[in-house]
Amino acid sequence: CEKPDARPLRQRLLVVANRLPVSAVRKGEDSWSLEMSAGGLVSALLGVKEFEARWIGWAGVNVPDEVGQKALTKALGEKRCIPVFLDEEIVHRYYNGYCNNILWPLFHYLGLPQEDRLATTRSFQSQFEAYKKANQMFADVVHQHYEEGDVVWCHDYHLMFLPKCLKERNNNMKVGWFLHTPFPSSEIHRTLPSRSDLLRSVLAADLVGFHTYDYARHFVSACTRILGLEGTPEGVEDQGRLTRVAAFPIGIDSDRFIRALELPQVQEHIKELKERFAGRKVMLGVDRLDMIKGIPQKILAFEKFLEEYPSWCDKVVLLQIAVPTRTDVPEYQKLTSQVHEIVGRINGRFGTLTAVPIHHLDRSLDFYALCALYAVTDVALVTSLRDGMNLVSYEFVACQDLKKGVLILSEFAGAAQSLGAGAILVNPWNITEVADSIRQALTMTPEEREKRHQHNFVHVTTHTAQEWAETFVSELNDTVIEAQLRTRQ
Ligand code: ADQ
Repeated sequence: CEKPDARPLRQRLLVVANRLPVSAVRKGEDSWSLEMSAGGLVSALLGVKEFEARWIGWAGVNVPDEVGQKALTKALGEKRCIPVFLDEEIVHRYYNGYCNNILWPLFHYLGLPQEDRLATTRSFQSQFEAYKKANQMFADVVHQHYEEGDVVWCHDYHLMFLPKCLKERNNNMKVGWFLHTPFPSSEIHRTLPSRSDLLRSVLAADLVGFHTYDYARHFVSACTRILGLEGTPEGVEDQGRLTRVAAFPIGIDSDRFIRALELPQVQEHIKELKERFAGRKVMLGVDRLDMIKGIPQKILAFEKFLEEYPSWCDKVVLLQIAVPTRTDVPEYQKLTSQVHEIVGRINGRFGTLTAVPIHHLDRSLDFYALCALYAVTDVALVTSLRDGMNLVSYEFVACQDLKKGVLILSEFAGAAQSLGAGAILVNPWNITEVADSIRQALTMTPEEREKRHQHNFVHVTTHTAQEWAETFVSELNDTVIEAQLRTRQ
Protein backbone atom coordinates (compact mmCIF):
# COMPACT_ATOMS: atom_id res chain seq x y z
CA CYS A 1 0.00 0.00 0.00
CA GLU A 2 1.47 3.36 -1.02
CA LYS A 3 2.09 6.08 1.52
CA PRO A 4 -0.10 9.10 0.94
CA ASP A 5 2.32 11.96 0.30
CA ALA A 6 0.83 15.26 -0.72
CA ARG A 7 3.54 17.48 0.70
CA PRO A 8 4.10 20.78 -1.10
CA LEU A 9 7.57 21.31 -2.57
CA ARG A 10 8.57 23.63 0.24
CA GLN A 11 6.74 22.58 3.33
CA ARG A 12 6.17 25.23 5.96
CA LEU A 13 7.90 24.54 9.23
CA LEU A 14 6.79 26.42 12.32
CA VAL A 15 9.76 26.45 14.68
CA VAL A 16 8.61 27.26 18.19
CA ALA A 17 11.27 28.16 20.75
CA ASN A 18 11.26 30.25 23.90
CA ARG A 19 13.37 32.96 22.24
CA LEU A 20 13.15 34.24 18.69
CA PRO A 21 16.53 34.34 16.94
CA VAL A 22 16.55 38.16 17.07
CA SER A 23 17.50 40.91 19.48
CA ALA A 24 14.91 43.66 19.45
CA VAL A 25 15.65 47.19 20.65
CA ARG A 26 12.89 49.79 20.78
CA LYS A 27 13.83 53.00 18.99
CA GLY A 28 10.57 54.93 19.35
CA GLU A 29 6.88 54.45 20.09
CA ASP A 30 6.37 52.45 16.89
CA SER A 31 9.86 51.68 15.67
CA TRP A 32 12.19 48.82 16.45
CA SER A 33 15.67 47.85 15.45
CA LEU A 34 16.20 44.12 14.97
CA GLU A 35 19.32 42.05 14.71
CA MET A 36 19.17 38.39 13.69
CA SER A 37 21.42 36.16 15.77
CA ALA A 38 23.36 33.63 13.73
CA GLY A 39 22.92 30.76 16.19
CA GLY A 40 23.22 27.10 15.23
CA LEU A 41 19.48 26.57 14.92
CA VAL A 42 19.08 29.48 12.49
CA SER A 43 21.84 28.35 10.17
CA ALA A 44 20.64 24.75 10.45
CA LEU A 45 17.21 25.67 9.21
CA LEU A 46 18.30 28.22 6.61
CA GLY A 47 20.44 25.52 5.01
CA VAL A 48 17.53 23.15 4.44
CA LYS A 49 15.93 23.73 1.05
CA GLU A 50 12.95 21.38 1.47
CA PHE A 51 11.12 23.58 3.90
CA GLU A 52 10.49 27.16 4.70
CA ALA A 53 10.95 27.99 8.36
CA ARG A 54 8.92 30.51 10.34
CA TRP A 55 9.84 31.27 13.92
CA ILE A 56 7.47 31.66 16.81
CA GLY A 57 8.82 32.81 20.17
CA TRP A 58 9.31 35.52 22.75
CA ALA A 59 11.33 38.52 21.54
CA GLY A 60 13.02 38.88 24.93
CA VAL A 61 11.49 42.32 25.65
CA ASN A 62 8.48 43.49 27.59
CA VAL A 63 6.08 45.37 25.29
CA PRO A 64 3.02 46.36 27.35
CA ASP A 65 1.42 48.73 24.82
CA GLU A 66 -0.57 47.85 21.73
CA VAL A 67 1.25 50.33 19.47
CA GLY A 68 4.60 48.80 20.36
CA GLN A 69 3.30 45.26 19.90
CA LYS A 70 1.86 46.03 16.46
CA ALA A 71 5.05 47.70 15.28
CA LEU A 72 7.22 44.87 16.57
CA THR A 73 4.98 42.22 15.00
CA LYS A 74 5.26 44.01 11.64
CA ALA A 75 9.05 44.39 11.84
CA LEU A 76 9.51 40.76 12.88
CA GLY A 77 7.20 39.57 10.10
CA GLU A 78 9.76 40.74 7.54
CA LYS A 79 12.20 38.29 9.09
CA ARG A 80 9.67 35.43 9.17
CA CYS A 81 9.41 35.76 12.94
CA ILE A 82 6.16 35.82 14.92
CA PRO A 83 6.26 37.14 18.49
CA VAL A 84 4.61 35.77 21.61
CA PHE A 85 4.13 38.64 24.06
CA LEU A 86 4.79 37.68 27.66
CA ASP A 87 4.40 40.20 30.47
CA GLU A 88 7.05 40.72 33.15
CA GLU A 89 5.19 38.79 35.80
CA ILE A 90 4.82 35.69 33.62
CA VAL A 91 8.44 35.93 32.51
CA HIS A 92 9.49 36.06 36.13
CA ARG A 93 7.60 32.93 37.21
CA TYR A 94 7.71 30.93 33.96
CA TYR A 95 11.16 31.76 32.59
CA ASN A 96 13.30 32.78 35.57
CA GLY A 97 11.36 30.56 37.93
CA TYR A 98 10.14 27.26 36.55
CA CYS A 99 12.45 27.01 33.49
CA ASN A 100 15.71 28.28 34.87
CA ASN A 101 15.50 27.65 38.61
CA ILE A 102 13.79 24.28 38.48
CA LEU A 103 14.07 22.46 35.14
CA TRP A 104 17.54 23.66 34.09
CA PRO A 105 19.37 22.56 37.28
CA LEU A 106 17.31 19.38 37.57
CA PHE A 107 17.98 18.27 33.99
CA HIS A 108 21.71 18.89 34.55
CA TYR A 109 21.80 16.91 37.81
CA LEU A 110 22.53 20.05 39.87
CA GLY A 111 20.56 20.37 43.07
CA LEU A 112 18.73 23.59 43.83
CA PRO A 113 20.81 26.17 45.73
CA GLN A 114 20.60 25.21 49.42
CA GLU A 115 19.27 28.56 50.68
CA ASP A 116 16.57 28.67 48.01
CA ARG A 117 15.43 25.11 48.36
CA LEU A 118 12.53 25.66 50.71
CA ALA A 119 11.47 28.89 49.06
CA THR A 120 11.46 27.14 45.69
CA THR A 121 9.44 24.27 47.08
CA ARG A 122 6.83 26.73 48.33
CA SER A 123 6.61 28.71 45.11
CA PHE A 124 6.73 25.60 42.94
CA GLN A 125 3.01 25.38 42.21
CA SER A 126 2.63 29.03 41.25
CA GLN A 127 5.65 28.76 38.94
CA PHE A 128 4.26 25.65 37.32
CA GLU A 129 0.92 27.41 36.74
CA ALA A 130 2.79 30.27 35.05
CA TYR A 131 4.72 27.70 32.96
CA LYS A 132 1.48 26.13 31.76
CA LYS A 133 -0.03 29.54 31.07
CA ALA A 134 3.00 30.67 29.07
CA ASN A 135 2.97 27.41 27.07
CA GLN A 136 -0.73 27.99 26.35
CA MET A 137 0.12 31.49 25.06
CA PHE A 138 2.69 29.98 22.69
CA ALA A 139 0.04 27.46 21.56
CA ASP A 140 -2.46 30.28 20.85
CA VAL A 141 0.02 31.97 18.53
CA VAL A 142 0.85 28.68 16.78
CA HIS A 143 -2.87 28.05 16.19
CA GLN A 144 -3.35 31.55 14.75
CA HIS A 145 -0.62 30.96 12.17
CA TYR A 146 -0.96 27.26 11.45
CA GLU A 147 -2.05 26.17 7.98
CA GLU A 148 -2.90 22.62 6.97
CA GLY A 149 0.22 20.74 5.89
CA ASP A 150 2.58 22.69 8.17
CA VAL A 151 4.79 20.85 10.59
CA VAL A 152 5.37 22.26 14.06
CA TRP A 153 8.73 21.75 15.75
CA CYS A 154 8.79 22.70 19.45
CA HIS A 155 12.15 23.25 21.13
CA ASP A 156 13.51 22.65 24.55
CA TYR A 157 12.61 22.43 28.21
CA HIS A 158 10.76 25.75 28.16
CA LEU A 159 8.00 24.23 26.04
CA MET A 160 7.34 20.76 27.43
CA PHE A 161 3.69 21.59 27.92
CA LEU A 162 3.23 22.79 24.35
CA PRO A 163 2.68 19.47 22.49
CA LYS A 164 -0.37 18.75 24.65
CA CYS A 165 -1.79 22.29 24.22
CA LEU A 166 -1.40 21.98 20.44
CA LYS A 167 -2.84 18.50 20.04
CA GLU A 168 -5.85 19.19 22.26
CA ARG A 169 -7.04 21.75 19.76
CA ASN A 170 -5.95 20.03 16.57
CA ASN A 171 -5.12 16.37 16.68
CA ASN A 172 -4.09 16.36 13.00
CA MET A 173 -1.28 18.83 13.54
CA LYS A 174 2.17 17.25 13.08
CA VAL A 175 4.07 18.08 16.23
CA GLY A 176 7.69 17.30 17.09
CA TRP A 177 9.53 18.21 20.27
CA PHE A 178 13.31 18.30 20.71
CA LEU A 179 15.25 18.71 23.95
CA HIS A 180 18.58 20.58 23.79
CA THR A 181 19.62 19.70 27.35
CA PRO A 182 20.19 16.23 28.79
CA PHE A 183 17.12 14.32 29.92
CA PRO A 184 18.16 13.01 33.35
CA SER A 185 17.85 9.56 34.81
CA SER A 186 14.27 8.71 35.81
CA GLU A 187 15.48 8.74 39.45
CA ILE A 188 16.08 12.48 39.09
CA HIS A 189 12.98 13.22 37.03
CA ARG A 190 10.72 11.52 39.55
CA THR A 191 11.60 14.10 42.22
CA LEU A 192 9.80 16.78 40.19
CA PRO A 193 6.28 17.46 41.56
CA SER A 194 4.95 17.98 38.01
CA ARG A 195 6.76 14.87 36.69
CA SER A 196 3.68 13.13 35.23
CA ASP A 197 2.08 16.23 33.69
CA LEU A 198 5.26 17.05 31.80
CA LEU A 199 5.80 13.50 30.52
CA ARG A 200 2.18 13.16 29.40
CA SER A 201 2.32 16.46 27.59
CA VAL A 202 5.54 15.63 25.75
CA LEU A 203 4.04 12.27 24.77
CA ALA A 204 1.27 14.12 22.94
CA ALA A 205 3.88 14.95 20.27
CA ASP A 206 4.30 12.62 17.29
CA LEU A 207 8.08 12.61 17.53
CA VAL A 208 10.26 13.29 20.57
CA GLY A 209 13.98 13.84 20.00
CA PHE A 210 17.11 14.01 22.15
CA HIS A 211 20.80 14.54 21.42
CA THR A 212 21.87 11.08 22.56
CA TYR A 213 20.54 7.60 22.86
CA ASP A 214 21.07 7.75 26.66
CA TYR A 215 18.76 10.75 27.09
CA ALA A 216 16.11 9.01 24.96
CA ARG A 217 16.46 5.90 27.10
CA HIS A 218 16.09 7.92 30.31
CA PHE A 219 12.91 9.51 28.94
CA VAL A 220 11.39 6.17 27.96
CA SER A 221 12.28 4.71 31.33
CA ALA A 222 10.69 7.71 33.12
CA CYS A 223 7.48 7.06 31.13
CA THR A 224 7.60 3.39 32.06
CA ARG A 225 8.35 3.89 35.74
CA ILE A 226 6.33 7.01 36.46
CA LEU A 227 3.38 6.60 34.09
CA GLY A 228 3.39 2.80 33.89
CA LEU A 229 3.43 2.92 30.07
CA GLU A 230 5.08 0.47 27.76
CA GLY A 231 8.47 1.36 26.29
CA THR A 232 9.21 -0.21 22.89
CA PRO A 233 12.34 0.06 20.70
CA GLU A 234 10.38 2.66 18.68
CA GLY A 235 9.25 4.82 21.57
CA VAL A 236 6.42 4.84 24.11
CA GLU A 237 3.01 3.28 23.61
CA ASP A 238 -0.13 4.46 25.35
CA GLN A 239 -3.47 2.76 24.57
CA GLY A 240 -2.42 1.85 21.04
CA ARG A 241 -0.91 5.26 20.22
CA LEU A 242 2.85 5.29 19.66
CA THR A 243 5.01 8.34 20.32
CA ARG A 244 8.28 7.92 18.45
CA VAL A 245 11.28 8.63 20.69
CA ALA A 246 14.75 8.75 19.15
CA ALA A 247 18.21 10.32 19.23
CA PHE A 248 18.98 13.12 16.74
CA PRO A 249 22.47 14.42 17.60
CA ILE A 250 22.75 18.07 16.55
CA GLY A 251 25.71 19.33 14.52
CA ILE A 252 27.05 22.70 13.34
CA ASP A 253 27.21 24.48 10.00
CA SER A 254 30.82 23.31 9.61
CA ASP A 255 31.30 24.95 6.18
CA ARG A 256 30.59 28.36 7.69
CA PHE A 257 33.55 27.92 10.08
CA ILE A 258 35.85 26.36 7.48
CA ARG A 259 35.13 29.13 4.94
CA ALA A 260 35.59 31.84 7.58
CA LEU A 261 39.21 30.77 8.13
CA GLU A 262 40.07 32.05 4.65
CA LEU A 263 38.67 35.55 5.26
CA PRO A 264 41.21 38.39 5.56
CA GLN A 265 39.80 39.60 8.90
CA VAL A 266 40.17 36.10 10.40
CA GLN A 267 43.67 35.73 8.94
CA GLU A 268 44.57 39.09 10.50
CA HIS A 269 43.35 37.92 13.94
CA ILE A 270 45.28 34.65 13.53
CA LYS A 271 48.49 36.56 12.77
CA GLU A 272 48.06 38.79 15.85
CA LEU A 273 47.34 35.83 18.14
CA LYS A 274 50.34 33.88 16.84
CA GLU A 275 52.61 36.84 17.51
CA ARG A 276 51.10 37.49 20.92
CA PHE A 277 51.53 33.90 22.13
CA ALA A 278 54.69 32.94 20.24
CA GLY A 279 56.70 30.28 22.04
CA ARG A 280 53.74 29.16 24.16
CA LYS A 281 51.15 26.43 23.61
CA VAL A 282 47.64 27.85 23.56
CA MET A 283 44.86 26.16 25.51
CA LEU A 284 41.31 27.40 25.08
CA GLY A 285 37.99 27.32 26.93
CA VAL A 286 34.86 28.96 25.42
CA ASP A 287 31.68 28.71 27.47
CA ARG A 288 28.64 30.54 28.67
CA LEU A 289 29.35 31.38 32.29
CA ASP A 290 26.99 28.76 33.68
CA MET A 291 27.28 26.24 36.53
CA ILE A 292 26.95 23.35 34.09
CA LYS A 293 30.07 24.31 32.13
CA GLY A 294 32.49 23.36 34.93
CA ILE A 295 34.65 26.49 34.58
CA PRO A 296 36.02 26.54 38.18
CA GLN A 297 36.82 22.81 37.90
CA LYS A 298 38.65 23.46 34.60
CA ILE A 299 40.76 26.25 36.08
CA LEU A 300 41.59 24.21 39.18
CA ALA A 301 42.69 21.34 36.95
CA PHE A 302 44.94 23.76 35.05
CA GLU A 303 46.44 24.88 38.38
CA LYS A 304 47.05 21.24 39.28
CA PHE A 305 48.80 20.78 35.94
CA LEU A 306 51.11 23.76 36.63
CA GLU A 307 51.87 22.36 40.10
CA GLU A 308 52.61 18.86 38.84
CA TYR A 309 54.52 19.86 35.72
CA PRO A 310 56.23 23.18 36.62
CA SER A 311 58.50 23.12 33.56
CA TRP A 312 55.39 24.01 31.51
CA CYS A 313 54.70 27.22 33.48
CA ASP A 314 56.16 29.65 30.95
CA LYS A 315 55.38 27.51 27.92
CA VAL A 316 51.59 27.41 28.06
CA VAL A 317 48.70 29.85 28.35
CA LEU A 318 45.02 29.16 29.03
CA LEU A 319 42.56 31.53 27.34
CA GLN A 320 39.16 31.23 28.99
CA ILE A 321 36.39 33.15 27.24
CA ALA A 322 33.18 33.12 29.26
CA VAL A 323 30.01 34.89 28.11
CA PRO A 324 28.08 36.14 31.14
CA THR A 325 24.53 34.80 31.37
CA ARG A 326 21.71 35.51 33.85
CA THR A 327 23.83 38.23 35.47
CA ASP A 328 20.94 39.31 37.73
CA VAL A 329 20.80 35.94 39.52
CA PRO A 330 22.84 35.78 42.80
CA GLU A 331 23.99 32.21 42.13
CA TYR A 332 25.51 33.29 38.82
CA GLN A 333 27.08 36.39 40.37
CA LYS A 334 28.68 34.09 42.92
CA LEU A 335 30.02 31.87 40.15
CA THR A 336 31.58 34.89 38.40
CA SER A 337 33.32 36.05 41.60
CA GLN A 338 34.49 32.52 42.30
CA VAL A 339 36.05 32.21 38.84
CA HIS A 340 37.71 35.64 39.16
CA GLU A 341 39.10 34.74 42.55
CA ILE A 342 40.61 31.43 41.37
CA VAL A 343 42.08 33.01 38.23
CA GLY A 344 43.61 35.85 40.30
CA ARG A 345 45.12 33.42 42.76
CA ILE A 346 46.66 31.22 40.04
CA ASN A 347 48.02 34.19 38.08
CA GLY A 348 49.51 35.60 41.29
CA ARG A 349 51.07 32.24 42.05
CA PHE A 350 52.44 31.26 38.63
CA GLY A 351 52.66 34.56 36.71
CA THR A 352 55.77 36.64 36.04
CA LEU A 353 56.19 40.37 35.51
CA THR A 354 55.66 39.88 31.79
CA ALA A 355 53.27 36.92 31.46
CA VAL A 356 50.34 35.28 33.22
CA PRO A 357 49.23 31.67 32.71
CA ILE A 358 45.48 32.44 32.44
CA HIS A 359 43.73 35.10 30.39
CA HIS A 360 40.11 35.19 31.42
CA LEU A 361 37.55 37.30 29.54
CA ASP A 362 33.98 37.78 30.74
CA ARG A 363 32.51 38.45 27.36
CA SER A 364 31.32 37.20 24.06
CA LEU A 365 33.61 37.27 21.02
CA ASP A 366 32.50 38.01 17.49
CA PHE A 367 32.40 35.13 15.04
CA TYR A 368 35.65 36.05 13.26
CA ALA A 369 37.66 36.43 16.47
CA LEU A 370 36.22 33.13 17.71
CA CYS A 371 37.23 31.28 14.51
CA ALA A 372 40.76 32.71 14.76
CA LEU A 373 41.05 31.60 18.38
CA TYR A 374 39.87 28.10 17.55
CA ALA A 375 42.42 27.96 14.71
CA VAL A 376 45.48 28.91 16.81
CA THR A 377 44.58 26.64 19.74
CA ASP A 378 46.73 23.61 20.57
CA VAL A 379 44.41 22.11 23.18
CA ALA A 380 40.71 22.88 23.74
CA LEU A 381 39.29 22.16 27.18
CA VAL A 382 35.57 21.37 27.48
CA THR A 383 34.85 20.30 31.04
CA SER A 384 31.05 20.57 31.32
CA LEU A 385 29.61 18.90 34.41
CA ARG A 386 26.63 18.07 32.18
CA ASP A 387 25.86 19.37 28.70
CA GLY A 388 23.16 18.35 26.23
CA MET A 389 25.68 18.25 23.38
CA ASN A 390 28.27 21.13 23.50
CA LEU A 391 28.79 22.81 20.17
CA VAL A 392 32.05 24.50 21.15
CA SER A 393 33.80 21.14 20.81
CA TYR A 394 32.40 20.81 17.25
CA GLU A 395 33.38 24.36 16.29
CA PHE A 396 36.94 23.80 17.54
CA VAL A 397 37.31 20.63 15.45
CA ALA A 398 35.96 22.38 12.33
CA CYS A 399 38.67 25.09 12.63
CA GLN A 400 41.58 22.73 13.25
CA ASP A 401 42.25 21.08 9.93
CA LEU A 402 45.67 22.71 9.66
CA LYS A 403 46.83 22.52 13.24
CA LYS A 404 45.25 19.22 14.36
CA GLY A 405 44.96 20.29 17.97
CA VAL A 406 43.69 18.06 20.75
CA LEU A 407 40.23 18.17 22.30
CA ILE A 408 39.90 17.34 25.99
CA LEU A 409 36.22 16.62 26.48
CA SER A 410 34.03 15.90 29.48
CA GLU A 411 32.45 12.48 29.43
CA PHE A 412 29.26 14.21 30.68
CA ALA A 413 28.79 16.25 27.50
CA GLY A 414 26.57 14.68 24.84
CA ALA A 415 29.43 15.34 22.38
CA ALA A 416 31.46 12.65 24.17
CA GLN A 417 29.28 10.10 22.40
CA SER A 418 30.14 11.42 18.95
CA LEU A 419 33.67 12.83 19.38
CA GLY A 420 34.81 10.40 22.08
CA ALA A 421 37.07 8.36 19.81
CA GLY A 422 39.08 11.42 18.76
CA ALA A 423 39.05 13.39 22.00
CA ILE A 424 40.64 12.66 25.36
CA LEU A 425 37.64 11.99 27.58
CA VAL A 426 37.78 13.13 31.20
CA ASN A 427 35.71 13.23 34.35
CA PRO A 428 35.71 17.00 35.06
CA TRP A 429 35.32 16.40 38.80
CA ASN A 430 38.66 14.60 38.88
CA ILE A 431 41.14 17.46 38.56
CA THR A 432 44.18 15.16 38.76
CA GLU A 433 42.89 13.21 35.77
CA VAL A 434 42.22 16.42 33.83
CA ALA A 435 45.71 17.74 34.72
CA ASP A 436 47.28 14.52 33.40
CA SER A 437 45.18 14.78 30.24
CA ILE A 438 46.50 18.29 29.67
CA ARG A 439 50.04 16.91 29.76
CA GLN A 440 49.07 14.02 27.49
CA ALA A 441 47.52 16.47 25.01
CA LEU A 442 50.50 18.84 25.04
CA THR A 443 53.02 16.05 24.45
CA MET A 444 51.02 13.96 21.97
CA THR A 445 52.86 12.92 18.80
CA PRO A 446 51.82 14.58 15.53
CA GLU A 447 50.73 11.18 14.14
CA GLU A 448 48.40 10.56 17.08
CA ARG A 449 46.97 14.09 16.85
CA GLU A 450 46.37 13.68 13.14
CA LYS A 451 44.58 10.36 13.65
CA ARG A 452 42.34 11.71 16.42
CA HIS A 453 41.59 14.94 14.59
CA GLN A 454 40.72 13.12 11.39
CA HIS A 455 38.16 11.01 13.19
CA ASN A 456 36.44 14.04 14.66
CA PHE A 457 36.74 16.22 11.55
CA VAL A 458 34.94 13.63 9.43
CA HIS A 459 32.18 13.44 12.02
CA VAL A 460 31.75 17.21 12.37
CA THR A 461 31.70 17.84 8.60
CA THR A 462 29.25 15.04 7.82
CA HIS A 463 26.85 15.25 10.78
CA THR A 464 25.96 18.87 10.23
CA ALA A 465 23.19 21.05 11.60
CA GLN A 466 21.40 20.87 8.24
CA GLU A 467 21.49 17.10 8.28
CA TRP A 468 20.14 17.13 11.84
CA ALA A 469 17.19 19.36 10.92
CA GLU A 470 16.41 17.43 7.73
CA THR A 471 16.47 14.09 9.51
CA PHE A 472 14.22 15.28 12.32
CA VAL A 473 11.62 16.87 10.05
CA SER A 474 11.60 14.00 7.58
CA GLU A 475 11.11 11.53 10.41
CA LEU A 476 8.36 13.71 11.83
CA ASN A 477 6.57 13.67 8.48
CA ASP A 478 6.90 9.90 8.19
CA THR A 479 5.73 9.33 11.76
CA VAL A 480 2.51 11.13 11.12
CA ILE A 481 1.96 9.32 7.86
CA GLU A 482 2.54 6.00 9.59
CA ALA A 483 0.01 6.96 12.25
CA GLN A 484 -2.53 7.83 9.54
CA LEU A 485 -1.90 4.50 7.86
CA ARG A 486 -2.42 2.64 11.12
CA THR A 487 -5.77 4.32 11.76
CA ARG A 488 -6.91 3.56 8.18
CA GLN A 489 -6.15 -0.15 8.50
P1 ADQ B 1 24.64 26.13 25.15
O1 ADQ B 1 24.58 25.73 26.57
O2 ADQ B 1 24.58 27.59 24.89
O3 ADQ B 1 23.52 25.41 24.26
P2 ADQ B 1 26.87 25.14 23.36
O4 ADQ B 1 26.34 23.96 22.65
O5 ADQ B 1 28.30 24.98 23.74
O6 ADQ B 1 26.08 25.51 24.66
O7 ADQ B 1 26.74 26.39 22.39
C1 ADQ B 1 27.22 27.62 22.77
C2 ADQ B 1 27.30 28.54 21.55
O8 ADQ B 1 27.62 29.84 22.01
C3 ADQ B 1 28.40 28.11 20.59
O9 ADQ B 1 27.96 28.29 19.27
C4 ADQ B 1 29.56 29.06 20.92
O10 ADQ B 1 30.35 29.43 19.81
C5 ADQ B 1 28.84 30.27 21.46
N1 ADQ B 1 29.67 30.88 22.52
C6 ADQ B 1 29.92 30.40 23.74
N2 ADQ B 1 30.76 31.22 24.41
C7 ADQ B 1 31.05 32.23 23.56
C8 ADQ B 1 31.85 33.40 23.66
N3 ADQ B 1 32.55 33.71 24.76
N4 ADQ B 1 31.90 34.23 22.61
C9 ADQ B 1 31.19 33.93 21.49
N5 ADQ B 1 30.43 32.86 21.34
C10 ADQ B 1 30.35 32.02 22.35
C11 ADQ B 1 22.45 24.46 24.52
C12 ADQ B 1 22.82 23.21 25.33
C13 ADQ B 1 23.98 22.51 24.66
C14 ADQ B 1 23.61 22.15 23.22
C15 ADQ B 1 23.08 23.38 22.48
C16 ADQ B 1 22.52 23.02 21.10
O11 ADQ B 1 23.15 23.56 26.68
O12 ADQ B 1 24.34 21.32 25.35
O13 ADQ B 1 24.76 21.68 22.52
O14 ADQ B 1 22.03 24.01 23.21
O15 ADQ B 1 21.54 22.03 21.20
